[in-house]
Amino acid sequence: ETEIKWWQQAVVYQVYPRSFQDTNEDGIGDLPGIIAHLDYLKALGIDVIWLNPVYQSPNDDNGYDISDYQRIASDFGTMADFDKLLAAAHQRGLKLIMDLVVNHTSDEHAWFKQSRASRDNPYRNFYFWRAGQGDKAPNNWDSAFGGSAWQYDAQTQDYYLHTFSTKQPDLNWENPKLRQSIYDMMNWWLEKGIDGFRMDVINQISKRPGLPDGPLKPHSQFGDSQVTNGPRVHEFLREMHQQVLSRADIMTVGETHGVTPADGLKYAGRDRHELDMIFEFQHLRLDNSQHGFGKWSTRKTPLVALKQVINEWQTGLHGEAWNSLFWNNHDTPRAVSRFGNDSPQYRDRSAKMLATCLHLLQGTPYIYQGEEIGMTNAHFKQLADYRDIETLNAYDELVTSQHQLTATDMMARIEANSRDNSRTPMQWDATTHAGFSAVQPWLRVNDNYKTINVAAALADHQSVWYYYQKLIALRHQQPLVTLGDFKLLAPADEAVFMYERHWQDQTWLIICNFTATTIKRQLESLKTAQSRLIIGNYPTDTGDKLRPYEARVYAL
Ligand code: TEU
Ligand code: CA
Repeated sequence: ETEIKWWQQAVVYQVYPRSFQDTNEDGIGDLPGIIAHLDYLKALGIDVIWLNPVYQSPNDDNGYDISDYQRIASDFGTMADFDKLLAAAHQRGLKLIMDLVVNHTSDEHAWFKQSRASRDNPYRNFYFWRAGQGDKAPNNWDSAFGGSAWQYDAQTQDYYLHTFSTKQPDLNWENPKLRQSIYDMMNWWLEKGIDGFRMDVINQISKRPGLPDGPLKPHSQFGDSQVTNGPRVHEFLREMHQQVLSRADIMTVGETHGVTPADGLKYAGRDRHELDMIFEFQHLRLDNSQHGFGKWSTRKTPLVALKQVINEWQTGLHGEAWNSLFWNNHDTPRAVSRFGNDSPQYRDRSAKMLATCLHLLQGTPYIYQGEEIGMTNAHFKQLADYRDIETLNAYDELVTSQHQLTATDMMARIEANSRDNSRTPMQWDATTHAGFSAVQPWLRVNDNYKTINVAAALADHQSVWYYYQKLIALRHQQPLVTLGDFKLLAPADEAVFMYERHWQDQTWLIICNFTATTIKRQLESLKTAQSRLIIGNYPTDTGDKLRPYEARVYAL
């Protein structure tokens, strides 16, 4: 019997600091704002806070362009504020993991300023510099944020690689000096007492030798790009494990686009000495455009395909590695809008159904701020309401310069998929700006904040919030949820997601109706006289009839 690691029974809450709570009237969330709500997070029952980047940054990509890894961005406060936050979290028995962005830095990082200064600068090879092919880029790679992944720099008449914005030059992990500098920085943060790392696009850090052209895909969905799962990625992660990760009782989760369960066994295998778990994205690409527009699509996720992907990851990693479980994050639309139904009639019910479906799976669940009160997509209709570089660049590319889509068509795709959907300010109460700030926030508050907010949720014992609190408590109390295996039932059913969990002599049956219709299924035959309802999102149990977005969990 292998011992259970603390992060296998933990529930993680993702805080996007820019949009969590403003306390100094600049319209931007800050570290004192997070300290102010630690009791709220403790009451919810979560164990770990994942903080999106709070390091010094020019904010070209909202902090994922870091100019100093060991300084707190002035937008968010000071290092003293950070130390206070960490201590306050630990006082409450909460752990805190940081966002590690080491595939690239900001172009305003001291290393890059040196690197671009001259071809023989000692920092030159901290990044990728290549001559063009005539006046063309060194290869055909594209940036996740549109256009070429190469930027010409007149100072030394070379191109540098940036798989994200032009202000996010990729670090050259082939260079042992760079790797050592990263490990030193990581150990510096570990010595401050943080409890682990979420690692940004970590399966991109090994590039293919010679940086060869890859297969061109029109506006490829990220993760198909030529830079994932390179030849030395596991070697680098094992070295990082040896130099840093093995030195403390921490938790690590790698963000890895473009991976399969077989890759998951390599990145997060129990005896691989690499990562504890990864974020896979196969379940978040099933509604992609089928005409080459990648994520910019208004299609819905086919349930049968979703069940198949979840089945492959649950069974593929059981007993060998460990899954993360999430419906959304700061890069995606909000779960209830994408996978449920955010209409006033079904929002509450479908949010609870989605939570049931995810939190009874095997793995570590991640709750994205606001998900616990059923916050929805912003449904902003004007491009001027959006701030996200990925969204704005995609509009420029697909509408303005390439005329591949009309403005109306693209705005519908942006409304469904922009990362800003999950970045609107946390809705604390029904006062102006939802209690997030006393001034106009950096990104407009969702218009539905008057009815969807924390104060209203805490006042209503039937709210989504108390339902999440129950699910989290269940995970802490029931070893079956942590250790049980997974068996998908009725794989071809296009309306119901039904699965079983088995552990010792226990069997639990999880039933989720993903549709707005009342449907009948042979459920009574699956139950026994001893079966009891563990949790459900309707007050009564109606046998073979499943009402719209009904979720039920039985101990058989
Ligand atoms: O995301 C990687 C990434 O590919 C996403 O931005 C992707 O474009 C999105 O999921 C839509 O498909 C990480 C961070 O989470 C993201 O916020 C950063 O913008 C990006 O890396 C660069 O650091
Ligand atoms: Ca502020």
